[in-house]
Amino acid sequence: MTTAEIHPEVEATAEAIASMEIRGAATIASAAADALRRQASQSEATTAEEFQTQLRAAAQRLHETRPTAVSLPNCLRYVLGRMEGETVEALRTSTIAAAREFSTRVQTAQDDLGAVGANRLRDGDTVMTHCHSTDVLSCIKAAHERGIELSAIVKETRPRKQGHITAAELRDLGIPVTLIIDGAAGRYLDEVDHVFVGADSIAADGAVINKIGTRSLAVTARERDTPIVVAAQTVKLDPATLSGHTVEIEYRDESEVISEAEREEIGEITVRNPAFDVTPPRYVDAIVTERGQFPPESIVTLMRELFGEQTATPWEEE
Ligand code: RI2
Repeated sequence: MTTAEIHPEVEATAEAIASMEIRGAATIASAAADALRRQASQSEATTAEEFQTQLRAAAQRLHETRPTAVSLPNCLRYVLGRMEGETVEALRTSTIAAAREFSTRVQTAQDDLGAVGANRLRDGDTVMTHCHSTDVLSCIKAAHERGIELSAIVKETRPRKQGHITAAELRDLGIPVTLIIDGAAGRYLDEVDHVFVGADSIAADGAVINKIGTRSLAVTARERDTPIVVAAQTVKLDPATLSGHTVEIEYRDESEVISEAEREEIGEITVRNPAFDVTPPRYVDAIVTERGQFPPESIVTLMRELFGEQTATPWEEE
């Protein structure tokens, strides 16, 4: 680990990502780009080498926060890969420009995929959601803005109940919301026209890594012939999976699942808290991106086109 100076705002962003105050794959990536921009603009490095070392250290600090959402390493790769120049000022200018460009791309991609996802929705449709995904919300919002009348069945999403964020945002749009516990999803799927979920990472075989509970929802929805749509901008595609790497699933603290008092009451047990699961491509009907809609099996073509075999880790020390 380098001892290079990390800007306090990079440290604050890293802590906020780790504690999930900043969360959601797209939001995490934009926050990381903003943090790198701040590191670049306020760096007091006197040599080009010192500046690069600082930026790499900042990226490494951001990278170690959460392991699953690939949007984070994709952001770091994008910005550090465009850090160019022989002088501090040249490096600063190119890094700031790349960070700004990345954030704009994420925002534009989200708007564009929203327009694609909205094409699937018809007047009177009911959508079921899991967790909280800004890419999913973008699809629903775009349809709503076209005057399409929708209603939503929102899964609570244990353990952190992020379904509550979705419920509040849909309600603010004026969409009727029914909140259910996760275990009730099967009971309500017959009333649902589409299941919309987000993604933290998408593997080369089209498998979708998303909030824990996505897989069982997809399996049950397939059994009922209810289409499962994944809304995910291309920054969620994981190029490392092209060369056989697997996506690491984050395990979070047991305190999200059980209180200390409850734990003591029960006695000696093991508690496990995986934050994500893997939904195989056979349960996914479509992946909606800013480049259009893809069957999961063909996402590998888009991945190759956009990323090649690029799996560089420029935040690691040379
Ligand atoms: P957007 C979230 O993970 C959820 O799993 C959600 O589906 C995914 O990120 C994508 O979110 P977490 O950070 O990028 O809440 O669509 O653990 O906002």
